[in-house]
Amino acid sequence: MQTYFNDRHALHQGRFEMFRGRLVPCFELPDRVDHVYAELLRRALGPIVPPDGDFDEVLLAKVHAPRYLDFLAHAWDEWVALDPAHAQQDALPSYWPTRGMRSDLLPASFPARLGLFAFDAGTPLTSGSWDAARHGAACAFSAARHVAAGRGPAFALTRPPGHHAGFDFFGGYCFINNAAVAAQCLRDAGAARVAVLDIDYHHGNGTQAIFYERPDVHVASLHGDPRHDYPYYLGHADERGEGEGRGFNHNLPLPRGTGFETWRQALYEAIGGIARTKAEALVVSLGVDTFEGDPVAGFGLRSDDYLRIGEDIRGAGLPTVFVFEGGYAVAEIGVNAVNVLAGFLGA
Ligand code: SP5
Ligand code: ZN
Repeated sequence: MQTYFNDRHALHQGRFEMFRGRLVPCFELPDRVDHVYAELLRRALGPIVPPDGDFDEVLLAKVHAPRYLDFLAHAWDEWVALDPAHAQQDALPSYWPTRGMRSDLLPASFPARLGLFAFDAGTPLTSGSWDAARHGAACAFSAARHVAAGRGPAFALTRPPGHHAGFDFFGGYCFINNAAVAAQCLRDAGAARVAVLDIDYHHGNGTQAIFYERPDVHVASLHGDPRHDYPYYLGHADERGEGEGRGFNHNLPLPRGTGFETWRQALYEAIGGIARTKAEALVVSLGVDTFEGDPVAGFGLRSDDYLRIGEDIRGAGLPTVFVFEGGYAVAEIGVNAVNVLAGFLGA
Protein backbone atom coordinates (compact mmCIF):
# COMPACT_ATOMS: atom_id res chain seq x y z
CA MET A 1 0.00 0.00 0.00
CA GLN A 2 1.45 3.34 -1.03
CA THR A 3 0.66 6.26 1.28
CA TYR A 4 0.50 9.82 -0.03
CA PHE A 5 1.20 11.93 3.04
CA ASN A 6 0.20 15.58 3.39
CA ASP A 7 3.44 16.90 4.87
CA ARG A 8 1.88 20.37 5.14
CA HIS A 9 -1.09 19.29 7.27
CA ALA A 10 0.19 21.12 10.36
CA LEU A 11 -0.24 24.46 8.57
CA HIS A 12 -3.87 24.02 9.58
CA GLN A 13 -4.05 24.22 13.34
CA GLY A 14 -7.31 25.52 14.76
CA ARG A 15 -7.39 26.75 18.33
CA PHE A 16 -11.06 26.79 19.34
CA GLU A 17 -14.40 25.57 18.00
CA MET A 18 -17.85 26.72 19.08
CA PHE A 19 -19.68 24.10 21.15
CA ARG A 20 -22.98 24.88 22.87
CA GLY A 21 -22.26 28.57 23.32
CA ARG A 22 -18.64 28.20 24.40
CA LEU A 23 -15.34 28.13 22.58
CA VAL A 24 -13.70 24.79 23.39
CA PRO A 25 -10.23 23.55 22.31
CA CYS A 26 -10.24 21.92 18.88
CA PHE A 27 -10.49 18.13 18.58
CA GLU A 28 -9.12 18.01 15.05
CA LEU A 29 -5.41 18.42 15.78
CA PRO A 30 -2.12 17.78 13.94
CA ASP A 31 -1.01 14.91 16.18
CA ARG A 32 -3.89 12.83 14.75
CA VAL A 33 -2.09 12.13 11.49
CA ASP A 34 1.33 12.08 13.12
CA HIS A 35 0.18 9.01 15.08
CA VAL A 36 -1.09 7.31 11.93
CA TYR A 37 2.18 8.12 10.18
CA ALA A 38 4.20 6.60 13.05
CA GLU A 39 2.09 3.43 13.02
CA LEU A 40 2.48 3.05 9.24
CA LEU A 41 6.25 3.20 9.72
CA ARG A 42 6.23 0.85 12.68
CA ARG A 43 4.32 -1.81 10.74
CA ALA A 44 6.19 -1.20 7.48
CA LEU A 45 2.99 -1.03 5.48
CA GLY A 46 4.65 0.38 2.37
CA PRO A 47 6.24 3.51 0.95
CA ILE A 48 5.17 6.92 2.29
CA VAL A 49 5.55 9.67 -0.29
CA PRO A 50 4.49 13.30 -0.80
CA PRO A 51 1.81 14.07 -3.38
CA ASP A 52 2.78 14.31 -7.06
CA GLY A 53 4.04 17.76 -7.97
CA ASP A 54 1.77 18.27 -10.96
CA PHE A 55 -1.54 18.60 -9.15
CA ASP A 56 -3.62 21.24 -10.93
CA GLU A 57 -6.10 23.23 -8.86
CA VAL A 58 -8.39 23.29 -11.89
CA LEU A 59 -9.32 19.78 -10.73
CA LEU A 60 -10.83 21.22 -7.55
CA ALA A 61 -13.36 23.11 -9.67
CA LYS A 62 -14.82 19.77 -10.81
CA VAL A 63 -16.23 19.22 -7.32
CA HIS A 64 -16.26 22.75 -5.82
CA ALA A 65 -17.73 26.08 -6.92
CA PRO A 66 -15.19 28.54 -8.37
CA ARG A 67 -16.47 31.35 -6.12
CA TYR A 68 -16.01 29.09 -3.06
CA LEU A 69 -12.43 28.18 -4.03
CA ASP A 70 -11.68 31.84 -4.65
CA PHE A 71 -13.06 32.66 -1.21
CA LEU A 72 -10.90 30.00 0.47
CA ALA A 73 -7.76 31.14 -1.35
CA HIS A 74 -8.07 34.70 -0.02
CA ALA A 75 -10.03 34.24 3.20
CA TRP A 76 -7.12 34.54 5.61
CA ASP A 77 -5.82 37.79 4.07
CA GLU A 78 -9.30 39.27 4.14
CA TRP A 79 -9.77 38.22 7.76
CA VAL A 80 -6.54 39.97 8.79
CA ALA A 81 -7.36 43.02 6.66
CA LEU A 82 -10.56 43.39 8.70
CA ASP A 83 -8.47 43.91 11.86
CA PRO A 84 -4.70 43.35 12.22
CA ALA A 85 -5.35 41.71 15.61
CA HIS A 86 -7.05 38.87 13.74
CA ALA A 87 -3.59 37.57 12.82
CA GLN A 88 -3.56 35.91 16.27
CA GLN A 89 -7.12 34.61 16.09
CA ASP A 90 -8.91 31.99 13.97
CA ALA A 91 -11.88 32.96 11.80
CA LEU A 92 -15.30 31.51 12.73
CA PRO A 93 -18.64 32.55 11.20
CA SER A 94 -21.43 34.26 13.15
CA TYR A 95 -24.03 34.92 10.42
CA TRP A 96 -25.75 32.60 7.98
CA PRO A 97 -28.28 33.12 5.19
CA THR A 98 -31.24 30.94 6.09
CA ARG A 99 -34.40 29.99 4.16
CA GLY A 100 -35.86 32.99 2.37
CA MET A 101 -32.59 34.98 2.39
CA ARG A 102 -30.24 35.57 -0.55
CA SER A 103 -27.28 33.28 -1.07
CA ASP A 104 -26.93 33.99 -4.78
CA LEU A 105 -25.43 37.43 -4.12
CA LEU A 106 -21.86 37.45 -2.89
CA PRO A 107 -21.69 39.89 0.04
CA ALA A 108 -18.91 42.48 0.02
CA SER A 109 -18.55 41.99 3.78
CA PHE A 110 -16.06 39.26 4.69
CA PRO A 111 -17.93 38.03 7.81
CA ALA A 112 -21.07 37.73 5.68
CA ARG A 113 -19.22 35.68 3.07
CA LEU A 114 -17.62 33.54 5.81
CA GLY A 115 -21.09 32.48 6.92
CA LEU A 116 -22.42 32.09 3.38
CA PHE A 117 -19.76 29.43 2.71
CA ALA A 118 -20.02 27.64 6.09
CA PHE A 119 -22.60 25.46 7.82
CA ASP A 120 -21.26 25.43 11.37
CA ALA A 121 -19.16 27.47 13.80
CA GLY A 122 -17.00 24.49 14.71
CA THR A 123 -14.55 24.74 11.83
CA PRO A 124 -11.93 27.42 12.43
CA LEU A 125 -10.25 28.83 9.36
CA THR A 126 -6.58 29.62 10.08
CA SER A 127 -3.61 31.18 8.29
CA GLY A 128 -2.58 27.82 6.81
CA SER A 129 -5.96 26.18 6.23
CA TRP A 130 -6.01 26.71 2.48
CA ASP A 131 -2.43 25.52 1.94
CA ALA A 132 -2.98 22.45 4.09
CA ALA A 133 -6.32 21.62 2.47
CA ARG A 134 -5.20 21.97 -1.14
CA HIS A 135 -2.03 19.96 -0.47
CA GLY A 136 -4.32 17.30 1.01
CA ALA A 137 -6.44 17.33 -2.13
CA ALA A 138 -3.23 16.76 -4.09
CA CYS A 139 -2.64 13.65 -1.91
CA ALA A 140 -6.13 12.34 -2.69
CA PHE A 141 -5.60 13.03 -6.37
CA SER A 142 -2.19 11.33 -6.39
CA ALA A 143 -3.57 8.30 -4.54
CA ALA A 144 -6.44 8.00 -7.02
CA ARG A 145 -4.12 8.30 -9.99
CA HIS A 146 -1.87 5.63 -8.46
CA VAL A 147 -4.84 3.26 -8.17
CA ALA A 148 -6.16 4.13 -11.64
CA ALA A 149 -2.76 3.29 -13.11
CA GLY A 150 -3.05 -0.23 -11.70
CA ARG A 151 -0.26 0.27 -9.20
CA GLY A 152 -2.29 -1.24 -6.32
CA PRO A 153 -4.22 0.31 -3.44
CA ALA A 154 -3.27 3.70 -2.00
CA PHE A 155 -3.92 5.78 1.11
CA ALA A 156 -4.19 9.57 1.27
CA LEU A 157 -3.09 10.45 4.80
CA THR A 158 -4.17 14.01 5.33
CA ARG A 159 -5.91 16.58 7.44
CA PRO A 160 -8.02 18.68 7.58
CA PRO A 161 -10.55 15.96 6.68
CA GLY A 162 -12.93 16.40 3.74
CA HIS A 163 -16.25 14.54 3.73
CA HIS A 164 -18.38 17.32 5.25
CA ALA A 165 -17.20 19.89 2.66
CA GLY A 166 -19.71 20.38 -0.13
CA PHE A 167 -19.76 22.05 -3.53
CA ASP A 168 -19.64 25.50 -1.93
CA PHE A 169 -19.38 25.13 1.82
CA PHE A 170 -17.03 24.15 4.63
CA GLY A 171 -17.89 22.66 8.04
CA GLY A 172 -17.29 19.61 10.23
CA TYR A 173 -13.54 20.41 10.25
CA CYS A 174 -13.51 20.07 6.42
CA PHE A 175 -12.73 22.55 3.60
CA ILE A 176 -11.99 20.53 0.45
CA ASN A 177 -13.70 17.21 -0.17
CA ASN A 178 -10.74 14.89 -0.67
CA ALA A 179 -12.87 11.80 -1.27
CA ALA A 180 -14.81 13.64 -3.98
CA VAL A 181 -11.54 14.71 -5.61
CA ALA A 182 -10.38 11.07 -5.60
CA ALA A 183 -13.69 9.79 -7.00
CA GLN A 184 -13.67 12.40 -9.76
CA CYS A 185 -10.09 11.53 -10.63
CA LEU A 186 -10.99 7.83 -10.96
CA ARG A 187 -13.90 8.77 -13.24
CA ASP A 188 -11.63 10.94 -15.37
CA ALA A 189 -9.15 8.07 -15.59
CA GLY A 190 -11.83 5.87 -17.17
CA ALA A 191 -13.84 4.08 -14.45
CA ALA A 192 -17.43 4.16 -15.74
CA ARG A 193 -18.79 4.15 -12.20
CA VAL A 194 -17.04 4.84 -8.90
CA ALA A 195 -18.35 4.06 -5.42
CA VAL A 196 -17.58 6.02 -2.27
CA LEU A 197 -17.89 4.05 0.97
CA ASP A 198 -17.93 6.41 3.95
CA ILE A 199 -17.26 4.68 7.28
CA ASP A 200 -16.58 7.78 9.40
CA TYR A 201 -18.93 8.03 12.41
CA HIS A 202 -20.54 11.14 10.92
CA HIS A 203 -22.61 11.21 7.76
CA GLY A 204 -20.57 12.45 4.78
CA ASN A 205 -23.04 15.17 3.88
CA GLY A 206 -20.63 16.99 1.57
CA THR A 207 -19.86 13.91 -0.49
CA GLN A 208 -23.54 12.98 -0.69
CA ALA A 209 -24.51 16.49 -1.83
CA ILE A 210 -21.75 16.71 -4.47
CA PHE A 211 -22.82 13.48 -6.16
CA TYR A 212 -26.53 13.41 -5.31
CA GLU A 213 -27.75 13.91 -8.87
CA ARG A 214 -25.01 11.87 -10.54
CA PRO A 215 -25.39 8.18 -11.48
CA ASP A 216 -21.65 7.80 -12.15
CA VAL A 217 -20.63 8.10 -8.49
CA HIS A 218 -22.51 5.94 -5.99
CA VAL A 219 -22.23 7.11 -2.37
CA ALA A 220 -22.81 4.75 0.58
CA SER A 221 -22.43 5.91 4.18
CA LEU A 222 -22.66 4.22 7.61
CA HIS A 223 -23.09 6.74 10.40
CA GLY A 224 -24.70 7.83 13.63
CA ASP A 225 -28.40 8.58 13.08
CA PRO A 226 -28.63 12.26 12.08
CA ARG A 227 -31.74 12.68 14.22
CA HIS A 228 -29.33 12.72 17.16
CA ASP A 229 -25.89 13.22 15.65
CA TYR A 230 -23.94 15.72 13.63
CA PRO A 231 -24.42 16.82 10.81
CA TYR A 232 -28.14 16.51 11.76
CA TYR A 233 -29.69 17.88 8.57
CA LEU A 234 -28.69 15.11 6.15
CA GLY A 235 -27.95 11.40 6.20
CA HIS A 236 -31.41 9.83 6.57
CA ALA A 237 -32.25 6.44 5.03
CA ASP A 238 -34.80 7.90 2.61
CA GLU A 239 -32.18 9.98 0.78
CA ARG A 240 -31.55 7.82 -2.27
CA GLY A 241 -30.35 10.31 -4.89
CA GLU A 242 -32.26 12.56 -7.27
CA GLY A 243 -32.85 12.83 -11.00
CA GLU A 244 -30.32 10.73 -12.89
CA GLY A 245 -28.68 10.01 -9.55
CA ARG A 246 -31.75 8.27 -8.11
CA GLY A 247 -30.73 4.92 -6.65
CA PHE A 248 -27.08 5.92 -6.31
CA ASN A 249 -27.09 7.18 -2.73
CA HIS A 250 -27.30 4.73 0.16
CA ASN A 251 -27.52 5.86 3.79
CA LEU A 252 -27.31 3.44 6.69
CA PRO A 253 -27.95 5.44 9.88
CA LEU A 254 -27.34 3.52 13.11
CA PRO A 255 -28.26 4.33 16.71
CA ARG A 256 -25.75 5.66 19.20
CA GLY A 257 -24.12 2.80 21.06
CA THR A 258 -24.04 0.48 18.03
CA GLY A 259 -21.39 -2.23 18.41
CA PHE A 260 -19.38 -4.08 15.80
CA GLU A 261 -21.75 -6.98 15.01
CA THR A 262 -24.60 -4.65 14.04
CA TRP A 263 -22.24 -2.19 12.36
CA ARG A 264 -20.73 -5.02 10.30
CA GLN A 265 -24.14 -6.12 9.00
CA ALA A 266 -24.66 -2.56 7.75
CA LEU A 267 -21.22 -2.68 6.12
CA TYR A 268 -22.26 -5.85 4.25
CA GLU A 269 -25.41 -4.07 3.08
CA ALA A 270 -23.41 -1.10 1.85
CA ILE A 271 -20.91 -3.34 0.04
CA GLY A 272 -23.78 -5.36 -1.47
CA GLY A 273 -25.27 -2.12 -2.79
CA ILE A 274 -21.94 -1.10 -4.26
CA ALA A 275 -21.66 -4.47 -6.06
CA ARG A 276 -25.15 -4.02 -7.53
CA THR A 277 -24.17 -0.67 -9.05
CA LYS A 278 -21.29 -2.38 -10.91
CA ALA A 279 -18.79 0.15 -9.62
CA GLU A 280 -15.32 -0.28 -11.08
CA ALA A 281 -13.36 1.53 -8.38
CA LEU A 282 -13.80 2.38 -4.72
CA VAL A 283 -12.97 5.37 -2.53
CA VAL A 284 -13.14 4.70 1.21
CA SER A 285 -13.69 7.71 3.47
CA LEU A 286 -11.75 6.25 6.37
CA GLY A 287 -12.77 7.81 9.65
CA VAL A 288 -12.06 5.91 12.85
CA ASP A 289 -14.29 7.96 15.16
CA THR A 290 -16.44 4.79 15.34
CA PHE A 291 -13.96 3.67 18.03
CA GLU A 292 -15.43 3.02 21.49
CA GLY A 293 -13.09 5.56 23.08
CA ASP A 294 -13.77 8.42 20.69
CA PRO A 295 -14.47 11.69 22.54
CA VAL A 296 -16.90 13.16 19.98
CA ALA A 297 -18.79 10.11 18.66
CA GLY A 298 -20.93 7.23 19.95
CA PHE A 299 -20.27 3.76 18.47
CA GLY A 300 -18.49 0.92 20.23
CA LEU A 301 -15.93 -0.49 17.81
CA ARG A 302 -12.70 -1.97 19.23
CA SER A 303 -9.22 -1.88 17.75
CA ASP A 304 -9.29 -5.47 16.43
CA ASP A 305 -12.59 -4.80 14.66
CA TYR A 306 -10.75 -2.50 12.25
CA LEU A 307 -8.79 -5.50 10.91
CA ARG A 308 -12.10 -7.19 10.04
CA ILE A 309 -13.33 -4.00 8.35
CA GLY A 310 -10.27 -3.98 6.10
CA GLU A 311 -10.83 -7.64 5.21
CA ASP A 312 -14.50 -6.97 4.44
CA ILE A 313 -13.62 -4.02 2.19
CA ARG A 314 -11.08 -6.14 0.35
CA GLY A 315 -13.97 -8.56 -0.27
CA ALA A 316 -15.58 -5.92 -2.50
CA GLY A 317 -12.79 -6.80 -4.94
CA LEU A 318 -12.29 -3.28 -6.29
CA PRO A 319 -9.28 -1.05 -6.94
CA THR A 320 -9.35 1.03 -3.77
CA VAL A 321 -8.27 4.47 -2.57
CA PHE A 322 -8.42 5.13 1.18
CA VAL A 323 -8.82 8.77 2.24
CA PHE A 324 -8.35 9.70 5.88
CA GLU A 325 -11.27 11.47 7.60
CA GLY A 326 -12.18 11.74 11.32
CA GLY A 327 -11.07 10.00 14.52
CA TYR A 328 -10.27 11.85 17.74
CA ALA A 329 -9.09 9.20 20.20
CA VAL A 330 -5.53 10.17 19.42
CA ALA A 331 -3.71 7.47 21.43
CA GLU A 332 -5.43 4.69 19.45
CA ILE A 333 -5.96 6.44 16.12
CA GLY A 334 -2.79 5.05 14.53
CA VAL A 335 -3.52 1.42 15.40
CA ASN A 336 -7.17 1.71 14.37
CA ALA A 337 -6.56 3.35 10.99
CA VAL A 338 -3.61 1.13 10.10
CA ASN A 339 -5.56 -1.96 11.16
CA VAL A 340 -8.08 -1.23 8.37
CA LEU A 341 -5.28 -0.97 5.82
CA ALA A 342 -3.49 -4.07 7.15
CA GLY A 343 -6.75 -6.04 7.13
CA PHE A 344 -7.32 -4.97 3.54
CA LEU A 345 -3.84 -6.14 2.57
CA GLY A 346 -4.17 -9.38 4.51
CA ALA A 347 -1.00 -8.34 6.36
C1 SP5 B 1 -14.58 14.75 9.94
C2 SP5 B 1 -15.36 14.70 11.21
O1 SP5 B 1 -15.35 13.69 11.90
N1 SP5 B 1 -16.02 15.80 11.56
C3 SP5 B 1 -16.82 15.80 12.73
C4 SP5 B 1 -17.33 17.14 13.08
C5 SP5 B 1 -18.13 17.06 14.34
N2 SP5 B 1 -18.31 18.35 14.89
C6 SP5 B 1 -19.17 18.38 16.03
C7 SP5 B 1 -18.48 17.79 17.21
C8 SP5 B 1 -19.08 18.25 18.49
C9 SP5 B 1 -18.04 18.19 19.57
N3 SP5 B 1 -18.60 17.52 20.67
C10 SP5 B 1 -17.90 17.74 21.89
C11 SP5 B 1 -18.36 16.71 22.85
C12 SP5 B 1 -17.75 16.97 24.18
N4 SP5 B 1 -18.06 15.88 25.04
ZN1 ZN C 1 -16.46 12.03 11.85
